[in-house]
Amino acid sequence: MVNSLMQRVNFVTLCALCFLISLLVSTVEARVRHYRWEVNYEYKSPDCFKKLTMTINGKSPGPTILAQQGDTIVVEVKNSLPTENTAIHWHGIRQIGTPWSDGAEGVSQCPILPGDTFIYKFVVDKAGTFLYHAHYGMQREAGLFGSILVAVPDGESEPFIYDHEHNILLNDWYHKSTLDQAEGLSSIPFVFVGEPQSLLINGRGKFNCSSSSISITEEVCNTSNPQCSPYILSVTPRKTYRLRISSLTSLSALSFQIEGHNLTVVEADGHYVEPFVVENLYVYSGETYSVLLTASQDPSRNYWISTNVVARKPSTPLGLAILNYSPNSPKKMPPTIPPPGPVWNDTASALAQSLAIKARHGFIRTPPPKADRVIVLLNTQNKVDGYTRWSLNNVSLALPLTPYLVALKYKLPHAFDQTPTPENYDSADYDIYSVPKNVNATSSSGIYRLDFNSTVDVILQNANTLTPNNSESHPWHLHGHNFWVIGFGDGKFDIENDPKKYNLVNPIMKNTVPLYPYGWTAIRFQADNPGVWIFHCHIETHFYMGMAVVFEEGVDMVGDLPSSVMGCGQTKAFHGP
Ligand SMILES: *[C@@H]1O[C@H](CO)[C@@H](O)[C@H](O)[C@H]1NC(C)=O
Ligand SMILES: *[C@@H]1O[C@H](CO)[C@@H](O)[C@H](O)[C@H]1NC(C)=O
Ligand SMILES: *[C@@H]1O[C@H](CO)[C@@H](O)[C@H](O)[C@H]1NC(C)=O
Ligand SMILES: *[C@@H]1O[C@H](CO)[C@@H](O)[C@H](O)[C@H]1NC(C)=O
Ligand SMILES: *[C@@H]1O[C@H](CO)[C@@H](O)[C@H](O)[C@H]1NC(C)=O
Ligand SMILES: *[C@@H]1O[C@H](CO)[C@@H](O)[C@H](O)[C@H]1NC(C)=O
Ligand SMILES: *[C@@H]1O[C@H](CO)[C@@H](O)[C@H](O)[C@H]1NC(C)=O
Ligand SMILES: *[C@@H]1O[C@H](CO)[C@@H](O)[C@H](O)[C@H]1NC(C)=O
Ligand SMILES: [Cu+2]
Repeated sequence: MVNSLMQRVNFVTLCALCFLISLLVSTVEARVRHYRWEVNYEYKSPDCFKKLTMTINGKSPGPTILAQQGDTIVVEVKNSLPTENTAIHWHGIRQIGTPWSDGAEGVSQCPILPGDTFIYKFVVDKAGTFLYHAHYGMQREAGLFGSILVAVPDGESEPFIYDHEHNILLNDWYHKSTLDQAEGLSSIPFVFVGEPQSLLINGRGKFNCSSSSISITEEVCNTSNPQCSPYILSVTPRKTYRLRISSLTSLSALSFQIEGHNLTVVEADGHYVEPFVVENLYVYSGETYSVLLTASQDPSRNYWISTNVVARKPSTPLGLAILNYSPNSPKKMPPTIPPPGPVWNDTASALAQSLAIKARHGFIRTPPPKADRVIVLLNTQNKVDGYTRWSLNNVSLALPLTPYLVALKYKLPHAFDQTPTPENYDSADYDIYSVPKNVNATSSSGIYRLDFNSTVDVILQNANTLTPNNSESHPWHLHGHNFWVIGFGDGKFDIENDPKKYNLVNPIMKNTVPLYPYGWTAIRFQADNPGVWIFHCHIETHFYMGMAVVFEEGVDMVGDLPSSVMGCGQTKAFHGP
């Protein structure tokens, strides 16, 4: 009797102790990481040419967020841009339970006004390589972006071995201001800025200051400026390195290569890849990869790292960095000509890479065998009231003044177009290889409402642009989800036969996937994340010209919205229930 009572007391004490310990352990494991960021304009010379650049705490690319799976990230963003709004999106983070922290202006929040501070708070629930960037106007292109690197939890390890890791963020760079470019895109006649001046590797490139027809002073373009000295990747012979390679280009699709070295692909968009070896890696805007590099070559010299434009006829020089074998001097130039990369229009080898990316054995999540709903989106360039736009099934997205999340959660009437968006286009009658006879489309703020937890297939169908014999590639990015990449094809999608060829065995999950010229790409996802999520082309100008759709799912299950996401459109005088 006494004994058993004693035992009970002991048990209770023990349990209280367990609880305390588990609390302590969980606070150690799942940390809260707090950041204070100030967004500003500063003159920078990332490619030696002085340009007004958007910075975070004085830097572009901004600070790297280093975290561990399960951590909570809190970022206080102070908008110190004197005359512009802003918003920051956390690219690849699903925002489960925090759809108001997605940072998509017009979708999940009102813009952050000049002088205001907005607090983003979310959990990084998955290890991998992710990004962040402005999601307001075309500000990403002005330099407002950076990386989020999430490590596996303590006690877990990656399914591949390496000695060290390095982060490599690629982007393209224009000398003309973003505002200037945006005005051109929304003018009649349409004014396109053309190809970028430089490609940057970790924010560094080299513009040839004497190549311009107008003479530029050294005050404006100075090739000796330390800001544009090349990025140096230092390695020790025989060691293996994990390189996290991602792209946030505004326009260009890229190939990345290291002279004399092959790369083994092991991660894509935060998912483990069944390893395969490439001589060059194709990277589309919004994609992230990890590759393994072994320093196995002659260590007495240095090697070129290069990136080149693919998928559009390039007029941008290579972006260059240096692979430095210790103990050589990092300044020792490689004795060779930098690798030019693959020819720009070798779509077949880019597609072959997409097809080679499969989920790694032991990490496969198989998709549901069937979709509840199939949405086919024809990608076209059109005219809307004389303006050049991009459309899906003849509808070009015009973001409403009131963010969708607030409008749907609080049932605000007339906040956006209630006309349902089209599920398909008249495929029998449409020639994807020519410029349509009637190029007119419409613009709308209508959305796709998905049944909660239903399985949705989206087939992206490419077509000819407004230019004869031209079809462009588009990297499509989905917020709030990872999707399975289940198929690619050439020409027009055949709804009867092509689904039979889907890969439902080991498809990779991604958040960004390319659509190739005159081809189609099929993805599948589960609508299991309550919120409102934008799905858009990651080319900055295309998104700006309406190349996006919006999905709503389970919005009734979303918790009370913070009043900080409101204050615009119909939410001016509305601050929640
Ligand atoms: C820079 O451009 C000038 C003029 O086109 C050319 O003569 C020169 O060789 C170029 N320099 C480099 C390093 O490419
Ligand atoms: C160009 O850059 C070098 C190195 O920073 C500097 O010494 C020189 O003064 C700069 N020239 C001008 C005109 O600013
Ligand atoms: C890289 O891969 C190619 C094709 O598989 C092969 O021919 C080449 O020898 C490899 N190079 C190195 C440095 O391993
Ligand atoms: C690729 O483009 C070049 C011109 O840049 C052209 O000569 C060649 O025929 C093209 N190849 C293909 C496969 O279209
Ligand atoms: C397309 O729309 C414009 C007005 O924006 C109109 O002038 C033109 O006639 C339309 N084209 C056709 C083929 O209907
Ligand atoms: C787009 O709208 C135009 C004008 O109404 C029409 O002629 C054309 O067939 C439509 N295209 C598609 C793909 O629905
Ligand atoms: C969603 O559906 C899957 C089966 O497709 C099921 O396993 C899961 O429990 C469902 N989740 C919710 C939140 O209903
Ligand atoms: C477009 O390609 C077709 C054949 O594919 C050719 O007959 C036609 O001349 C080309 N048109 C232009 C403008 O290049
Ligand atoms: Cu696009």
